[in-house]
Amino acid sequence: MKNIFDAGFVRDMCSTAANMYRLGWDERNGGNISYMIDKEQVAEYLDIDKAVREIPTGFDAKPLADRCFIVTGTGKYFKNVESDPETNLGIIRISKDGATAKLLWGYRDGGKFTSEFPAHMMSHIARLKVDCANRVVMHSHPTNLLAMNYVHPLDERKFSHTLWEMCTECIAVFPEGVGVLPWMLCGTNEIGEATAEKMKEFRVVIWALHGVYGAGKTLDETFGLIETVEKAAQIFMLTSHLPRINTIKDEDMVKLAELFKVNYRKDFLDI
Ligand code: 2HA
Ligand code: ZN
Repeated sequence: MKNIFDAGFVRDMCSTAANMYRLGWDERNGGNISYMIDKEQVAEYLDIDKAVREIPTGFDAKPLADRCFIVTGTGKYFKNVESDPETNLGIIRISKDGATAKLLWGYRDGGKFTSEFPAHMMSHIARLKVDCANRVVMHSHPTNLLAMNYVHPLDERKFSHTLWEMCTECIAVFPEGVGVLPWMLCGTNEIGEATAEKMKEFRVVIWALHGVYGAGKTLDETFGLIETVEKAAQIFMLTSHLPRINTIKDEDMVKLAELFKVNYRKDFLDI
């Protein structure tokens, strides 16, 4: 059996959490990541039939039966993931009936997965129906995006359009725009269900006055998606109190979307 600390999926979770912390997106225990890993890949490092303990999922996770995930722990700080992955991360395998998760490794101090587990797993279920290559769901509190929530209408069309205007390549990176949920109580099945509903249409979902959810095929791709949205929000926050004398026009965004051959939300443009 190979050493789990050398596994690419553990190393990549460590570097992603470290980068998110470095950028100020994940203060204290803010943020969480879940990353689906092939059973066969996990089996190179761990006995996938041997559970350290079982943890109730708290909802019907049957559509993910037998799937393995590496997930950040509840109450854990992104700041500490890289120096102690075995305490701050866990590798789980969802049981056949979806009611429990077998802990295969991690949460060494007796902990469990993030309180946002329902939102993560429900988002995985929704995204896998749209794109069978989806593997990652990521939540964080990027500073400028959160600031923008306080001064910009929380309307999907308007919010997406403003973000697209802020950096030339935004429309190519998230051509479907961003979904926006109203403020809701976090850590509940209800916010999980609402997030998953939005994930049918968007890979980026804003939790108003809280943070953002992103989904993608790899940790890098999902990180890059949130990074691009956050950069656009930063440009907005740096300029929104100043007179705007130049802007990227809707017809320019169309040219860009056509160049990148992306299927963009035409109804989010004034064309
Ligand atoms: O787990 O970010 O939304 C910490 C959070 C909750
Ligand atoms: Zn949060």
